[in-house]
Amino acid sequence: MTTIDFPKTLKWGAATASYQIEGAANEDGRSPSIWDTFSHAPGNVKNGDHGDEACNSYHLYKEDVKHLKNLGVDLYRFSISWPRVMPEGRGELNPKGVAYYQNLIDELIENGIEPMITLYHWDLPQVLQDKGGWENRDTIDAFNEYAVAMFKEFGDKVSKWITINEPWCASFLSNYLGIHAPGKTDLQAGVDVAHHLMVAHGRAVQSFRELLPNGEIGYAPNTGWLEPFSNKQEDIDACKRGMMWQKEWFMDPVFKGSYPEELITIFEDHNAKLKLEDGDLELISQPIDFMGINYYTGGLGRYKEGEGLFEVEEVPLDYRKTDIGWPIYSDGFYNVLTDLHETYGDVPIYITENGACYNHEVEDGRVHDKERTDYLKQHLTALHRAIKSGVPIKGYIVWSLLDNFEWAFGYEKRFGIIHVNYRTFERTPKDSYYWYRQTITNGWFEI
Ligand code: JJW
Repeated sequence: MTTIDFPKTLKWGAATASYQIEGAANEDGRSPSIWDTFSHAPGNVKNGDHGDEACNSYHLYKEDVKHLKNLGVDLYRFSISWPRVMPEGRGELNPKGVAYYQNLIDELIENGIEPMITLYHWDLPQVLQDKGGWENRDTIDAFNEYAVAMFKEFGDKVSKWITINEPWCASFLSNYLGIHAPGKTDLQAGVDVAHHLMVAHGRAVQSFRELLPNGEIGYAPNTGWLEPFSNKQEDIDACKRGMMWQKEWFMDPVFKGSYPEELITIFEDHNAKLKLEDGDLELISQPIDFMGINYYTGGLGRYKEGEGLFEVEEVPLDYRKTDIGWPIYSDGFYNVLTDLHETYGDVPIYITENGACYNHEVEDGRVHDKERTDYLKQHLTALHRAIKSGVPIKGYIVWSLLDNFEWAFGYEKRFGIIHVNYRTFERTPKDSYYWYRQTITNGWFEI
Protein backbone atom coordinates (compact mmCIF):
# COMPACT_ATOMS: atom_id res chain seq x y z
CA MET A 1 0.00 0.00 0.00
CA THR A 2 1.15 3.49 -0.80
CA THR A 3 -0.44 6.60 0.62
CA ILE A 4 -0.91 9.40 -1.87
CA ASP A 5 -1.29 12.54 0.22
CA PHE A 6 -1.76 16.13 -0.83
CA PRO A 7 -0.79 19.47 0.70
CA LYS A 8 -3.53 20.91 2.91
CA THR A 9 -3.39 24.07 0.81
CA LEU A 10 -4.29 22.28 -2.45
CA LYS A 11 -7.69 23.50 -3.73
CA TRP A 12 -10.12 20.87 -4.98
CA GLY A 13 -12.73 21.67 -7.58
CA ALA A 14 -15.16 20.57 -10.27
CA ALA A 15 -15.78 22.18 -13.67
CA THR A 16 -18.48 22.73 -16.29
CA ALA A 17 -19.05 25.12 -19.20
CA SER A 18 -22.08 27.20 -20.18
CA TYR A 19 -23.08 25.70 -23.54
CA GLN A 20 -22.52 22.17 -22.25
CA ILE A 21 -24.87 22.39 -19.24
CA GLU A 22 -27.18 25.41 -19.21
CA GLY A 23 -29.82 24.74 -21.85
CA ALA A 24 -32.41 27.56 -21.93
CA ALA A 25 -30.93 28.45 -25.30
CA ASN A 26 -33.84 30.64 -26.30
CA GLU A 27 -34.83 32.06 -22.92
CA ASP A 28 -34.53 35.44 -21.25
CA GLY A 29 -32.89 37.23 -24.15
CA ARG A 30 -29.97 34.91 -24.95
CA SER A 31 -28.87 35.15 -28.59
CA PRO A 32 -27.43 32.19 -30.54
CA SER A 33 -23.76 31.25 -30.28
CA ILE A 34 -21.65 29.59 -32.95
CA TRP A 35 -22.36 26.29 -31.19
CA ASP A 36 -26.14 26.71 -31.63
CA THR A 37 -25.59 27.27 -35.35
CA PHE A 38 -23.05 24.47 -35.70
CA SER A 39 -24.96 21.85 -33.73
CA HIS A 40 -28.24 22.56 -35.53
CA ALA A 41 -26.62 22.10 -38.93
CA PRO A 42 -26.86 18.43 -39.97
CA GLY A 43 -23.78 16.24 -39.77
CA ASN A 44 -21.72 18.22 -37.28
CA VAL A 45 -22.70 16.60 -33.99
CA LYS A 46 -23.32 12.90 -33.26
CA ASN A 47 -27.04 12.02 -33.34
CA GLY A 48 -27.90 15.64 -34.21
CA ASP A 49 -27.55 16.59 -30.54
CA HIS A 50 -27.47 20.27 -29.54
CA GLY A 51 -27.42 22.37 -26.37
CA ASP A 52 -31.02 23.66 -26.42
CA GLU A 53 -31.84 21.93 -23.12
CA ALA A 54 -28.51 20.32 -22.14
CA CYS A 55 -28.60 19.62 -18.36
CA ASN A 56 -31.09 22.44 -17.76
CA SER A 57 -28.69 23.97 -15.26
CA TYR A 58 -30.09 27.40 -16.11
CA HIS A 59 -33.09 26.33 -14.04
CA LEU A 60 -31.49 23.71 -11.81
CA TYR A 61 -28.37 25.57 -10.66
CA LYS A 62 -29.43 25.43 -7.00
CA GLU A 63 -29.54 21.65 -7.17
CA ASP A 64 -26.11 21.62 -8.83
CA VAL A 65 -24.71 23.80 -6.04
CA LYS A 66 -26.16 21.37 -3.45
CA HIS A 67 -24.21 18.58 -5.10
CA LEU A 68 -21.05 20.73 -5.06
CA LYS A 69 -21.57 21.49 -1.37
CA ASN A 70 -22.07 17.81 -0.57
CA LEU A 71 -18.97 16.97 -2.59
CA GLY A 72 -16.94 19.34 -0.41
CA VAL A 73 -15.06 21.16 -3.18
CA ASP A 74 -13.30 24.48 -2.59
CA LEU A 75 -13.82 25.70 -6.17
CA TYR A 76 -16.46 25.56 -8.87
CA ARG A 77 -15.15 26.40 -12.33
CA PHE A 78 -17.95 27.45 -14.69
CA SER A 79 -18.11 29.64 -17.78
CA ILE A 80 -20.23 32.63 -18.71
CA SER A 81 -22.24 32.47 -21.90
CA TRP A 82 -21.24 35.62 -23.76
CA PRO A 83 -24.46 35.66 -25.88
CA ARG A 84 -26.57 35.31 -22.72
CA VAL A 85 -25.10 38.37 -21.01
CA MET A 86 -24.32 40.43 -24.14
CA PRO A 87 -26.66 39.25 -26.91
CA GLU A 88 -25.38 41.75 -29.48
CA GLY A 89 -21.78 40.65 -28.90
CA ARG A 90 -20.86 44.10 -27.64
CA GLY A 91 -22.63 47.04 -26.04
CA GLU A 92 -25.78 46.48 -23.98
CA LEU A 93 -25.89 43.93 -21.20
CA ASN A 94 -28.90 41.63 -20.88
CA PRO A 95 -30.07 42.09 -17.25
CA LYS A 96 -31.71 38.65 -17.06
CA GLY A 97 -28.57 36.94 -18.28
CA VAL A 98 -26.43 38.84 -15.79
CA ALA A 99 -28.92 38.00 -13.01
CA TYR A 100 -28.51 34.27 -13.68
CA TYR A 101 -24.77 34.41 -12.99
CA GLN A 102 -25.26 36.81 -10.07
CA ASN A 103 -27.62 34.27 -8.50
CA LEU A 104 -25.28 31.37 -9.21
CA ILE A 105 -22.34 33.23 -7.67
CA ASP A 106 -24.37 34.16 -4.58
CA GLU A 107 -25.56 30.58 -4.17
CA LEU A 108 -21.96 29.30 -4.40
CA ILE A 109 -20.62 31.81 -1.89
CA GLU A 110 -23.46 31.13 0.57
CA ASN A 111 -22.46 27.48 0.41
CA GLY A 112 -18.77 28.19 0.98
CA ILE A 113 -17.68 27.43 -2.59
CA GLU A 114 -15.34 29.79 -4.42
CA PRO A 115 -16.35 30.62 -8.02
CA MET A 116 -13.73 30.42 -10.78
CA ILE A 117 -15.05 32.03 -13.96
CA THR A 118 -14.04 31.14 -17.52
CA LEU A 119 -14.88 34.02 -19.86
CA TYR A 120 -14.55 32.18 -23.17
CA HIS A 121 -15.43 28.51 -23.35
CA TRP A 122 -16.20 28.49 -27.09
CA ASP A 123 -19.71 29.97 -27.29
CA LEU A 124 -18.94 33.03 -29.41
CA PRO A 125 -22.06 35.09 -30.20
CA GLN A 126 -23.18 34.19 -33.74
CA VAL A 127 -23.61 37.92 -34.51
CA LEU A 128 -19.83 38.25 -34.18
CA GLN A 129 -19.17 35.16 -36.31
CA ASP A 130 -21.31 36.82 -38.98
CA LYS A 131 -18.64 39.54 -39.06
CA GLY A 132 -15.78 37.05 -39.34
CA GLY A 133 -15.61 35.84 -35.74
CA TRP A 134 -12.13 35.37 -34.31
CA GLU A 135 -10.60 35.78 -37.78
CA ASN A 136 -11.56 39.46 -37.51
CA ARG A 137 -9.39 41.53 -35.16
CA ASP A 138 -12.49 43.53 -34.14
CA THR A 139 -13.53 40.49 -32.10
CA ILE A 140 -10.57 41.22 -29.82
CA ASP A 141 -12.18 44.57 -28.94
CA ALA A 142 -15.58 42.96 -28.51
CA PHE A 143 -14.09 40.38 -26.14
CA ASN A 144 -12.45 43.12 -24.14
CA GLU A 145 -15.78 44.96 -23.82
CA TYR A 146 -17.45 41.76 -22.65
CA ALA A 147 -14.61 40.92 -20.25
CA VAL A 148 -14.60 44.42 -18.73
CA ALA A 149 -18.37 44.26 -18.22
CA MET A 150 -18.00 40.92 -16.41
CA PHE A 151 -15.11 42.18 -14.25
CA LYS A 152 -17.33 45.12 -13.25
CA GLU A 153 -20.40 43.00 -12.58
CA PHE A 154 -18.80 40.16 -10.67
CA GLY A 155 -15.33 41.32 -9.64
CA ASP A 156 -16.44 42.27 -6.13
CA LYS A 157 -17.36 38.65 -5.43
CA VAL A 158 -15.13 36.60 -7.72
CA SER A 159 -11.34 36.72 -7.60
CA LYS A 160 -10.32 33.79 -9.88
CA TRP A 161 -10.71 34.31 -13.64
CA ILE A 162 -9.76 32.43 -16.80
CA THR A 163 -9.73 34.27 -20.11
CA ILE A 164 -9.71 31.54 -22.78
CA ASN A 165 -10.35 27.83 -22.48
CA GLU A 166 -8.31 25.50 -24.72
CA PRO A 167 -7.18 27.96 -27.40
CA TRP A 168 -5.90 25.04 -29.53
CA CYS A 169 -9.43 23.61 -29.75
CA ALA A 170 -11.01 27.03 -30.34
CA SER A 171 -8.58 27.73 -33.20
CA PHE A 172 -7.10 24.73 -35.00
CA LEU A 173 -9.66 22.07 -34.09
CA SER A 174 -12.45 24.50 -35.03
CA ASN A 175 -11.03 26.32 -38.06
CA TYR A 176 -8.44 23.97 -39.57
CA LEU A 177 -9.64 20.47 -38.67
CA GLY A 178 -13.30 21.52 -38.93
CA ILE A 179 -14.40 19.37 -35.98
CA HIS A 180 -15.72 22.14 -33.71
CA ALA A 181 -17.68 25.33 -34.43
CA PRO A 182 -17.51 27.19 -36.73
CA GLY A 183 -16.34 24.10 -38.63
CA LYS A 184 -13.87 25.60 -41.09
CA THR A 185 -11.00 23.72 -42.76
CA ASP A 186 -8.56 26.49 -43.53
CA LEU A 187 -5.09 26.59 -41.96
CA GLN A 188 -4.80 30.36 -42.39
CA ALA A 189 -8.06 30.75 -40.47
CA GLY A 190 -6.67 28.47 -37.74
CA VAL A 191 -3.47 30.50 -37.43
CA ASP A 192 -5.36 33.83 -37.42
CA VAL A 193 -7.88 32.67 -34.82
CA ALA A 194 -5.14 31.20 -32.61
CA HIS A 195 -3.26 34.49 -32.61
CA HIS A 196 -6.33 36.68 -32.09
CA LEU A 197 -7.44 34.53 -29.16
CA MET A 198 -4.06 35.09 -27.54
CA VAL A 199 -4.16 38.85 -28.17
CA ALA A 200 -7.69 38.90 -26.72
CA HIS A 201 -6.32 37.08 -23.68
CA GLY A 202 -3.62 39.73 -23.25
CA ARG A 203 -6.04 42.63 -23.72
CA ALA A 204 -8.34 41.18 -21.06
CA VAL A 205 -5.43 40.67 -18.65
CA GLN A 206 -4.48 44.33 -19.16
CA SER A 207 -8.04 45.47 -18.35
CA PHE A 208 -8.17 43.14 -15.36
CA ARG A 209 -5.06 44.73 -13.81
CA GLU A 210 -6.71 48.16 -13.95
CA LEU A 211 -10.06 47.04 -12.57
CA LEU A 212 -9.24 44.19 -10.17
CA PRO A 213 -5.66 44.58 -8.96
CA ASN A 214 -6.19 42.05 -6.18
CA GLY A 215 -7.71 39.31 -8.31
CA GLU A 216 -6.00 36.39 -10.07
CA ILE A 217 -6.22 35.78 -13.79
CA GLY A 218 -4.89 33.07 -16.11
CA TYR A 219 -5.87 30.99 -19.13
CA ALA A 220 -6.43 27.29 -19.68
CA PRO A 221 -4.53 25.69 -22.57
CA ASN A 222 -4.95 21.96 -23.18
CA THR A 223 -2.13 19.64 -24.03
CA GLY A 224 -1.60 15.95 -24.40
CA TRP A 225 1.80 14.23 -24.17
CA LEU A 226 3.56 12.52 -27.06
CA GLU A 227 6.35 10.21 -25.92
CA PRO A 228 8.85 9.27 -28.65
CA PHE A 229 8.32 5.66 -29.72
CA SER A 230 12.06 5.15 -30.03
CA ASN A 231 15.20 7.12 -29.20
CA LYS A 232 15.83 7.76 -32.89
CA GLN A 233 16.33 11.48 -33.43
CA GLU A 234 13.61 11.57 -36.12
CA ASP A 235 11.04 10.19 -33.65
CA ILE A 236 12.15 12.58 -30.91
CA ASP A 237 11.93 15.55 -33.30
CA ALA A 238 8.54 14.47 -34.66
CA CYS A 239 7.06 14.27 -31.16
CA LYS A 240 8.55 17.64 -30.32
CA ARG A 241 6.79 19.20 -33.34
CA GLY A 242 3.51 17.52 -32.43
CA MET A 243 3.73 18.82 -28.86
CA MET A 244 4.70 22.31 -30.04
CA TRP A 245 1.41 22.70 -31.84
CA GLN A 246 -0.59 22.44 -28.61
CA LYS A 247 1.95 23.44 -26.01
CA GLU A 248 4.67 25.88 -27.11
CA TRP A 249 2.49 27.63 -29.70
CA PHE A 250 0.10 28.71 -26.94
CA MET A 251 2.62 29.05 -24.09
CA ASP A 252 5.82 30.56 -25.54
CA PRO A 253 4.06 33.83 -26.49
CA VAL A 254 2.69 34.15 -22.94
CA PHE A 255 5.83 33.21 -21.02
CA LYS A 256 8.62 34.04 -23.49
CA GLY A 257 7.04 36.73 -25.67
CA SER A 258 7.65 34.85 -28.94
CA TYR A 259 6.17 32.11 -31.14
CA PRO A 260 8.21 28.98 -31.94
CA GLU A 261 10.13 29.72 -35.18
CA GLU A 262 10.01 26.11 -36.32
CA LEU A 263 6.21 26.14 -36.40
CA ILE A 264 6.01 29.55 -38.08
CA THR A 265 8.10 28.00 -40.86
CA ILE A 266 5.95 24.88 -41.10
CA PHE A 267 2.79 26.98 -41.32
CA GLU A 268 4.44 29.10 -44.04
CA ASP A 269 5.35 25.93 -45.94
CA HIS A 270 1.58 25.29 -45.97
CA ASN A 271 0.80 28.84 -47.16
CA ALA A 272 -0.36 30.12 -43.78
CA LYS A 273 1.25 33.22 -42.36
CA LEU A 274 1.42 34.42 -38.78
CA LYS A 275 0.20 38.04 -38.92
CA LEU A 276 1.76 39.96 -36.06
CA GLU A 277 0.94 43.60 -35.40
CA ASP A 278 2.98 45.99 -33.28
CA GLY A 279 2.43 45.43 -29.60
CA ASP A 280 0.73 42.03 -29.97
CA LEU A 281 3.46 40.05 -28.25
CA GLU A 282 3.77 42.64 -25.47
CA LEU A 283 0.06 42.27 -24.79
CA ILE A 284 0.15 38.48 -24.87
CA SER A 285 3.19 38.18 -22.62
CA GLN A 286 1.88 40.24 -19.73
CA PRO A 287 2.43 38.46 -16.45
CA ILE A 288 -0.43 36.22 -15.37
CA ASP A 289 -1.19 34.81 -11.95
CA PHE A 290 -1.56 31.16 -12.88
CA MET A 291 -1.64 28.77 -15.77
CA GLY A 292 -4.57 26.40 -16.12
CA ILE A 293 -3.75 23.01 -17.61
CA ASN A 294 -6.34 20.72 -19.17
CA TYR A 295 -4.95 17.21 -19.53
CA TYR A 296 -6.77 14.08 -20.71
CA THR A 297 -4.59 11.81 -22.80
CA GLY A 298 -1.29 11.01 -24.45
CA GLY A 299 0.63 8.23 -26.09
CA LEU A 300 3.57 7.29 -28.27
CA GLY A 301 4.47 9.12 -31.45
CA ARG A 302 6.94 8.57 -34.27
CA TYR A 303 8.09 10.17 -37.50
CA LYS A 304 6.08 9.42 -40.61
CA GLU A 305 6.93 11.10 -43.88
CA GLY A 306 4.13 13.33 -45.12
CA GLU A 307 1.83 12.66 -42.15
CA GLY A 308 -0.16 15.79 -41.38
CA LEU A 309 1.45 19.18 -40.87
CA PHE A 310 4.17 17.85 -38.61
CA GLU A 311 5.06 14.42 -40.00
CA VAL A 312 4.23 12.65 -36.77
CA GLU A 313 1.91 9.69 -36.28
CA GLU A 314 0.53 8.17 -33.10
CA VAL A 315 1.64 4.60 -32.58
CA PRO A 316 -1.32 2.46 -31.57
CA LEU A 317 0.07 0.26 -28.82
CA ASP A 318 -2.46 -1.44 -26.60
CA TYR A 319 -2.96 1.22 -23.95
CA ARG A 320 -6.34 0.97 -22.30
CA LYS A 321 -8.72 3.62 -23.57
CA THR A 322 -11.64 5.49 -22.09
CA ASP A 323 -15.05 5.23 -23.77
CA ILE A 324 -14.21 8.19 -26.04
CA GLY A 325 -11.23 6.24 -27.44
CA TRP A 326 -8.50 8.29 -25.79
CA PRO A 327 -5.54 6.27 -24.42
CA ILE A 328 -5.08 6.40 -20.65
CA TYR A 329 -1.61 7.82 -20.15
CA SER A 330 -1.09 9.22 -16.68
CA ASP A 331 2.73 9.32 -16.99
CA GLY A 332 2.10 11.93 -19.68
CA PHE A 333 0.35 14.09 -17.09
CA TYR A 334 3.44 13.96 -14.87
CA ASN A 335 5.67 14.66 -17.87
CA VAL A 336 3.59 17.67 -18.98
CA LEU A 337 3.71 19.22 -15.51
CA THR A 338 7.42 18.73 -14.85
CA ASP A 339 8.24 19.82 -18.42
CA LEU A 340 6.21 23.04 -18.03
CA HIS A 341 7.97 23.78 -14.77
CA GLU A 342 11.39 23.27 -16.36
CA THR A 343 10.50 25.34 -19.43
CA TYR A 344 8.57 28.26 -17.94
CA GLY A 345 9.65 28.34 -14.29
CA ASP A 346 7.65 28.84 -11.15
CA VAL A 347 4.29 29.90 -12.58
CA PRO A 348 1.51 28.60 -10.31
CA ILE A 349 -0.57 25.88 -11.97
CA TYR A 350 -4.19 24.88 -11.57
CA ILE A 351 -5.28 21.66 -13.21
CA THR A 352 -8.36 23.27 -14.71
CA GLU A 353 -9.58 20.01 -16.31
CA ASN A 354 -8.81 16.34 -15.95
CA GLY A 355 -11.27 13.50 -16.15
CA ALA A 356 -12.53 10.52 -18.12
CA CYS A 357 -15.34 9.52 -20.41
CA TYR A 358 -17.20 6.38 -19.32
CA ASN A 359 -20.80 5.87 -20.29
CA HIS A 360 -22.18 3.96 -17.31
CA GLU A 361 -25.92 4.16 -16.68
CA VAL A 362 -27.91 4.17 -13.44
CA GLU A 363 -28.62 0.76 -11.84
CA ASP A 364 -30.82 0.67 -8.74
CA GLY A 365 -30.06 4.30 -8.01
CA ARG A 366 -26.27 3.91 -8.25
CA VAL A 367 -23.70 4.34 -10.99
CA HIS A 368 -20.79 1.92 -10.65
CA ASP A 369 -18.11 3.78 -12.58
CA LYS A 370 -15.04 2.06 -11.13
CA GLU A 371 -13.09 2.84 -14.32
CA ARG A 372 -13.51 6.59 -13.75
CA THR A 373 -12.30 6.28 -10.16
CA ASP A 374 -9.31 4.27 -11.40
CA TYR A 375 -8.53 6.98 -13.96
CA LEU A 376 -8.74 9.69 -11.29
CA LYS A 377 -6.52 7.67 -8.92
CA GLN A 378 -3.88 7.22 -11.60
CA HIS A 379 -3.88 10.86 -12.59
CA LEU A 380 -3.90 12.12 -9.01
CA THR A 381 -0.94 9.83 -8.35
CA ALA A 382 0.89 11.47 -11.26
CA LEU A 383 -0.10 14.88 -9.86
CA HIS A 384 1.26 13.89 -6.46
CA ARG A 385 4.59 12.99 -8.09
CA ALA A 386 4.66 16.40 -9.80
CA ILE A 387 3.99 18.15 -6.49
CA LYS A 388 6.80 16.13 -4.88
CA SER A 389 9.03 17.27 -7.76
CA GLY A 390 8.44 20.89 -6.78
CA VAL A 391 5.93 21.88 -9.48
CA PRO A 392 3.82 24.66 -7.91
CA ILE A 393 0.39 23.04 -8.22
CA LYS A 394 -2.32 25.14 -6.55
CA GLY A 395 -5.45 23.18 -7.40
CA TYR A 396 -7.05 20.20 -9.11
CA ILE A 397 -10.41 20.60 -10.86
CA VAL A 398 -12.17 17.53 -12.20
CA TRP A 399 -13.97 17.55 -15.54
CA SER A 400 -16.84 17.33 -15.07
CA LEU A 401 -19.34 17.87 -12.29
CA LEU A 402 -22.10 16.64 -14.61
CA ASP A 403 -22.51 14.50 -17.69
CA ASN A 404 -23.07 17.09 -20.39
CA PHE A 405 -23.01 18.05 -24.07
CA GLU A 406 -19.62 16.75 -25.19
CA TRP A 407 -19.34 18.97 -28.26
CA ALA A 408 -19.08 17.01 -31.55
CA PHE A 409 -19.74 13.76 -29.62
CA GLY A 410 -23.06 15.05 -28.27
CA TYR A 411 -24.65 13.50 -25.16
CA GLU A 412 -23.43 9.98 -25.86
CA LYS A 413 -20.08 10.61 -24.19
CA ARG A 414 -20.32 11.06 -20.43
CA PHE A 415 -17.57 12.78 -18.41
CA GLY A 416 -19.56 13.55 -15.24
CA ILE A 417 -19.00 12.37 -11.70
CA ILE A 418 -22.77 12.94 -11.55
CA HIS A 419 -25.03 11.12 -14.02
CA VAL A 420 -27.64 13.18 -15.85
CA ASN A 421 -30.85 11.72 -17.26
CA TYR A 422 -31.47 13.89 -20.34
CA ARG A 423 -35.24 13.29 -20.35
CA THR A 424 -35.95 14.12 -16.71
CA PHE A 425 -32.74 16.07 -15.90
CA GLU A 426 -32.42 13.91 -12.80
CA ARG A 427 -28.93 13.97 -11.28
CA THR A 428 -27.42 10.82 -9.75
CA PRO A 429 -23.99 11.02 -8.11
CA LYS A 430 -21.77 8.21 -9.38
CA ASP A 431 -19.45 6.03 -7.28
CA SER A 432 -16.56 8.25 -8.45
CA TYR A 433 -18.33 11.26 -6.88
CA TYR A 434 -18.32 9.50 -3.50
CA TRP A 435 -14.67 8.47 -3.96
CA TYR A 436 -13.69 12.05 -4.85
CA ARG A 437 -15.63 13.36 -1.80
CA GLN A 438 -13.73 10.97 0.48
CA THR A 439 -10.41 11.99 -1.05
CA ILE A 440 -11.20 15.70 -0.58
CA THR A 441 -12.26 15.09 3.05
CA ASN A 442 -9.14 13.05 3.85
CA GLY A 443 -6.61 14.90 1.70
CA TRP A 444 -5.18 11.49 0.77
CA PHE A 445 -6.04 8.09 -0.66
CA GLU A 446 -4.36 4.69 -0.70
CA ILE A 447 -3.41 2.57 -3.69
C1 JJW B 1 -11.61 16.40 -30.21
C2 JJW B 1 -8.83 15.56 -32.28
C3 JJW B 1 -8.08 14.63 -35.63
C4 JJW B 1 -13.41 19.25 -23.40
C5 JJW B 1 -10.30 16.38 -30.66
C6 JJW B 1 -9.30 16.84 -29.87
C7 JJW B 1 -9.05 15.00 -33.63
C8 JJW B 1 -6.78 14.70 -36.36
C9 JJW B 1 -12.98 17.88 -23.66
N1 JJW B 1 -12.38 20.08 -22.89
O1 JJW B 1 -15.70 18.98 -22.80
C10 JJW B 1 -11.90 16.86 -28.96
N2 JJW B 1 -12.08 17.96 -24.82
O2 JJW B 1 -15.41 21.57 -22.61
C11 JJW B 1 -13.09 21.29 -22.62
N3 JJW B 1 -10.84 18.41 -24.77
O3 JJW B 1 -10.08 15.90 -31.90
C12 JJW B 1 -14.39 20.84 -22.03
N4 JJW B 1 -10.29 18.25 -25.97
O4 JJW B 1 -7.88 15.02 -34.32
C13 JJW B 1 -14.46 19.35 -22.35
C14 JJW B 1 -9.57 17.29 -28.58
C15 JJW B 1 -10.88 17.30 -28.14
C16 JJW B 1 -11.17 17.71 -26.78
C17 JJW B 1 -12.32 17.52 -26.07
